Amino acid sequence: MQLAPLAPADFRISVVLPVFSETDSIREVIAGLKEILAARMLEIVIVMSPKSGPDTRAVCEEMVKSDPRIRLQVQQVNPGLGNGVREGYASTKGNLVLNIDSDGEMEMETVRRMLEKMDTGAYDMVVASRWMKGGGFSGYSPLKYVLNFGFQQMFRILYWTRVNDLTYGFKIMRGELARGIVWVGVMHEIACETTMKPIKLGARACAVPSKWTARVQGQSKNTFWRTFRYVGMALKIWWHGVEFTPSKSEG
Ligand SMILES: Nc1nc2c(ncn2[C@@H]2O[C@H](COP(=O)(O)OP(=O)(O)OP(=O)(O)O)[C@@H](O)[C@H]2O)c(=O)[nH]1
Ligand SMILES: [Mg+2]
Repeated sequence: MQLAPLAPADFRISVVLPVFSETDSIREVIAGLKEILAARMLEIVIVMSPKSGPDTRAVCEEMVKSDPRIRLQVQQVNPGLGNGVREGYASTKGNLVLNIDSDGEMEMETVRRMLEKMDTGAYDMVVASRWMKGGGFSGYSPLKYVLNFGFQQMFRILYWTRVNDLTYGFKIMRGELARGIVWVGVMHEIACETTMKPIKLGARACAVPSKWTARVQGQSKNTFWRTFRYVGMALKIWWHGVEFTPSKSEG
């Protein structure tokens, strides 16, 4: 798979922002994105769960009113973050698609590092890595930390990649990949699917360091048991491969 080159001056970035129970952190993430992406921001697609409460909904609506580039989509197939991300991806128009959570756990400065890598023209995807020097975890559950470490060691070998955070949902990729790859993840395992499938397809990928800090508001839906869905997804992709159907206009 080889994508046509994309010059930095032509970047049009679509952001897919899943929302469940957040409020203030949505405003903060959007303000950070507007500052860092500036004129290269084409749109923010907020994918809100139909189960979101009135406070969350009100903040989303406030965001839409504040900037014509922000859209609100209520998730159609529910439940599941994976369904939401897939609906978000499908509606993007940008030649780059950025995934970021709305819970404030993802370090905003990482987006600058991602863009620096994309600017070189050498990559089709840049993922945030909590396992690189300069990255890390703050307030992560010790059990999840150990499991996550083990997962990274195992699957980096299986996928033969230098990307050392294969489970994180924070990344930017070419629009052709986001819209052309057939995604199947229903729950949080979409986070590893969206990194592993492009790598398996031969996309040029790299990582940049990123700090993860536990949310102070709203609730995580990523339970301990859900982490095993990541293993299932990783093995499934490795075994079955990747379906990629780029649209004609995207080559
Ligand atoms: N649209 C939509 N968004 C969701 C759903 N579940 C979670 N989200 C959002 O997706 C993001 C990640 O969800 P979390 O539950 O925090 O999962 P996580 O960050 O992988 O897990 P932790 O490491 O425990 O925080 C957050 O911004 C949530 O608001 C869902 O079913 N639908
Ligand atoms: Mg979270």
